[in-house]
Amino acid sequence: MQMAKRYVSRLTRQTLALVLAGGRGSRLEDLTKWRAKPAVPFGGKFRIIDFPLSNCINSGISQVGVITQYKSHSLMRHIQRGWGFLRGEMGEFVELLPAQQRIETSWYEGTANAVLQNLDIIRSHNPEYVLILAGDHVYKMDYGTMLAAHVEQEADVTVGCIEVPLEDARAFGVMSVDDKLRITEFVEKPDNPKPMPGQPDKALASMGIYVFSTKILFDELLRDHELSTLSSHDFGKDIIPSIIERLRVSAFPFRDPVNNKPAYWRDVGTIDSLWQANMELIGVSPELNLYDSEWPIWTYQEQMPPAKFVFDDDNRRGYAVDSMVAGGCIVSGAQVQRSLLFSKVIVHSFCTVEDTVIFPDVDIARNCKIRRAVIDRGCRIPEGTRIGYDAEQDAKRFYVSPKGIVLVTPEMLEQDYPHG
Ligand code: ADQ
Ligand code: ADP
Repeated sequence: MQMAKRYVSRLTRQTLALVLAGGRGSRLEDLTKWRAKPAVPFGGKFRIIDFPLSNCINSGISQVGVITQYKSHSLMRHIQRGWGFLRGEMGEFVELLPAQQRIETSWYEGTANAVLQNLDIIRSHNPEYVLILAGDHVYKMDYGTMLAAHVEQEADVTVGCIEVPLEDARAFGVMSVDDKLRITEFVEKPDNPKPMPGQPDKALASMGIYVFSTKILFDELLRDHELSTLSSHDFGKDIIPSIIERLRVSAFPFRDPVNNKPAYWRDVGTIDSLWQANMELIGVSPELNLYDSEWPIWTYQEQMPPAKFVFDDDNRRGYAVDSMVAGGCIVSGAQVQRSLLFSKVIVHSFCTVEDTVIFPDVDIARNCKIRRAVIDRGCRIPEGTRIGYDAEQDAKRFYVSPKGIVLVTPEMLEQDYPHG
């Protein structure tokens, strides 16, 4: 056991992780108008990128680059403030790699191009393995086991994968594997995804995370680069499908180490899925346990006083039940149920808030009734506002999702974003 642990920790020490955090995430509507998807708040206290970054640190990978591009201001600020605790002198870092035209005079094109443009930086760290991660998924995963599988299978490339319902598979890279988990076919976002053998309602989907032996990565990125306009320079669209015949490409099924079932993994890419994933956390025993001291999720958060629940002047009780409430919140003479309040949310008297996710720094004035909503950072909800009770009215001012979740942003309320 001790030997095995040491073997895995040697692999993780020889690994550089690159977190791709530059995509647009346009299906999150106005939540990503001003911020990159990995910077979207999640779970009452975190941002989405905290999950892959925490996975790296908890797995023993402490050399991490974060590749940013689109609307990266709040993402970069978060990482600079929250992820600077590693010991540079011991070779540990979380480093920001913004598109800076190091190799080409363009911004990053596809994901492979984003990595290619940082080739000189990867080379300078001289890792044995490069772990490529997406910055926009919520999950807890020990990457050490994936690295160990990569080495044991003598793979050139290993692709993390998960079973998804067949009807959702069109949004993913879909693969077929042989009995040794070698990938025999890989199609990016197929119109007609192939089901898994013996499981007609499931497909084996790529999680968009890859372990590359470093030399293979360099060779393949340069080969793809030479294809110029014949390639979109993307791992899922171009690189992976083009190498499965030439190289040894393995699948690594991501399973829960405790019960060996497919593990929790969410692409919170739409308002509905973001709302749903947050709501799941409120339940009595959610699949994603944020209270697990074995696998802490690290983040940056301002120092805040404790959350406070008070009677108002007229002796009405302020409370929150079936809810998660972060520091700095005050619920005064208002009722909050099945909701998730990030820091510095103030709910005033005569309000009811139900089934709602409220991002930091929101003020809800008296007499508001809000349900089934996502309220963006910095909103000042005026007195008497109704949200979630009349879809037609809501749609005139706000965004209403296919499942009827109302997204409210400061701009929709015609409020300036409160800077500072
Ligand atoms: P998608 O999620 O569609 O599919 P993509 O939009 O390229 O892939 O995003 C992958 C990651 O890269 C995201 O974290 C995104 O933020 C980031 N990213 C995208 N473009 C970038 C750029 N130019 N610079 C820096 N970062 C960038 C991928 C795979 C599928 C797989 C799914 C799983 O291609 O095969 O099934 O992920 O979600
Ligand atoms: P996050 O909530 O992710 O921390 P911020 O609130 O800092 O993000 O917003 C991301 C960036 O977009 C910041 O630079 C912020 O100043 C800017 N921003 C957000 N909303 C607006 C807006 N309505 N008008 C102008 N700039 C905005």
